[in-house]
Amino acid sequence: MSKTIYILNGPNLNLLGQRQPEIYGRETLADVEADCRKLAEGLGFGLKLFQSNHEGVVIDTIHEARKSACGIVINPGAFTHTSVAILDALNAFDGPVIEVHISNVHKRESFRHHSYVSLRAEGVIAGLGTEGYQAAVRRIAQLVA
Ligand code: CA2
Repeated sequence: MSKTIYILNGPNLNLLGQRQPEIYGRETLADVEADCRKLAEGLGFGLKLFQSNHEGVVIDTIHEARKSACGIVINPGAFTHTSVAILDALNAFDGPVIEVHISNVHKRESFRHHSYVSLRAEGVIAGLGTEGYQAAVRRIAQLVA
């Protein structure tokens, strides 16, 4: 079985660390990748971090993960609240899925309170800042052990 954890990020998360630090903090996605890779490797796992602004590309990467990943950490960005197609793709993945939101979506606008992805996820992390990604990697490692 693969020992690679996929971290998938949806639209606009390429801007992490460049805009709105009061909501999303100052770490970039490259910082998140470095922190999570160090953690994953210490736990005996490989890591692939991916970001796309395009729904179909996120779906294609979830399909790739069916063969190449033991678990998925996903921050679907705004697709969280809109995408049945991403939910369907995750439902075709056999391993554990942890949903991450950097901000506390429940403290924000009501349209951010509903998540299609939560219908599939083993766990949901919101409001821990970018540390949420590391918590999710730890949880995937536990679930596949
Ligand atoms: O809190 C989260 O992680 C979100 O998934 C982020 C999404 C938002 O639509 C969700 O409701 C909650 C937005 C990502 C935008 O990322 C940016 C990062 C830095 C600067 C601008 C946008």
